[in-house]
This record gives sequence, structure tokens and C-alpha cells, in this order.
Amino acid sequence: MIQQTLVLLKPDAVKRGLIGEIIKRFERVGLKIVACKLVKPSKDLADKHYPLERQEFVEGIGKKTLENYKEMGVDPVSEIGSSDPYEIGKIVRGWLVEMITSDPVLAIVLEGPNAVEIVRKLVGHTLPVKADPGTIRGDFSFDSAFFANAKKRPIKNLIHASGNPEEAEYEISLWFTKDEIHNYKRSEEEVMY
Ligand code: IDP
Ligand code: MG
Repeated sequence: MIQQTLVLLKPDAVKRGLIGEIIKRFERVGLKIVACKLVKPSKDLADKHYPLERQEFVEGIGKKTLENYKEMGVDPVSEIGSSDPYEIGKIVRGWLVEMITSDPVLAIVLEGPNAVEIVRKLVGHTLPVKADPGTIRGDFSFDSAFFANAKKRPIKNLIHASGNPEEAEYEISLWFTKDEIHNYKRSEEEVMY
């Protein structure tokens, strides 16, 4: 029942000085920080974090981008050179790798009951323009697919958060060694557990 999940505060969050604002929200809900470090990821780490081999992952990003283009009334072929979700996913993934290796990222492992789902809820919709107020993306970013795609860069939505427990396990093992992950009790465990 107790899960761990990976959160990355991407360079836009770090460079805007939002680390404290964001971490506060995870702490306040009762999630335990069990690992944390500021890293400038290598190309190799970024490639593994956004794996080209995971077809459904790359295609998923491409599908979202295609939906965004459709909503914007933009022809994907003239804008990005393809209408194939995998090909588009590869392009957006390239933007992501470039962005995440350009400046430091704060990597965090959070632990708690249903941590994966709770974190996704606090983070909010992928598109800040659609993210509800009260979520991190909704409160701290106005970015949209329109803006991002026009500038050929990833959507600046501040955070990466693992999408499911399997993704979390894989991602935590990429970013942290076992001895960087700590084990301690938070005071409210007595009340809540
Ligand atoms: P998530 O971060 O909410 O899990 P994913 O679909 O996993 O969303 O996409 C990974 C990241 O790719 C997003 O956080 C965002 O920065 C970027 N991204 C997704 N769709 C687009 C797009 O249409 N244009 C530019 N960047 C995108
Ligand atoms: Mg994702």
C-alpha cells in the first residue's frame, strides 16, 4: 500500500525559484521525502528517463501533441513535419531531453499511501492552461501546447511525476542508488497509519 514515486522539478521550476513553494505542497499533504538531490542530468540519464524504446510512451506524447494541434486547428505536417504519433513523439522527446540536460533538476522520491496517484493529483493536467487552480501546474504556469509547439520546445509545466507504480520503480532506480533512499518516520504516521 505504501508507494514511492519520482518527482523531478524541471529546470523551469528551479530557475523560477519555485522549489520551496512546490515541495511545501508535497510535505503538507503528508508525503515523506525519502530522497532528494539537485542534478544536471547527463544525456545518457535523460535518454533513459525518456526511453525511445518504449513505443507506447513515445507514441503517447505524440498522440497528446496531435490532439493539441487538432484543437488549435493546426496542420501537424506543415507545423512539425509529420502526422504520425510516434514520429511526433520522437521530436517532442528530443525537445525534452535537450531541456532536461540544459540546467539542474531537483530529483525527489516521495513516499506514502497511494503516493503515485496523490502526486499526480497535486501536479495537475499536463497542459498548465487546462490544469485546475490549486494544482501546482495550474497555480504556477500559464503554458500551453500552442505556445510550446510554436516555439519548438517542451511545455513548461514545472514537474515530472511518475505516471504509475511500474514507471515509478523504473525511474527511481535510474535517478537514485539504494543508499540514497532513506528510511525514517514522520510524526503523523502515529495518527494516520
Ligand atoms: P506528463 O508530464 O503529464 O506525464 P507526458 O504525456 O508524459 O505528460 O509528457 C511528458 C512531457 O512532454 C510533458 O510534461 C510536457 O513537458 C511535454 N509535452 C507533452 N505534450 C507536449 C506537446 O504537445 N508539446 C510540447 N511538449 C509536450
Ligand atoms: Mg508522463
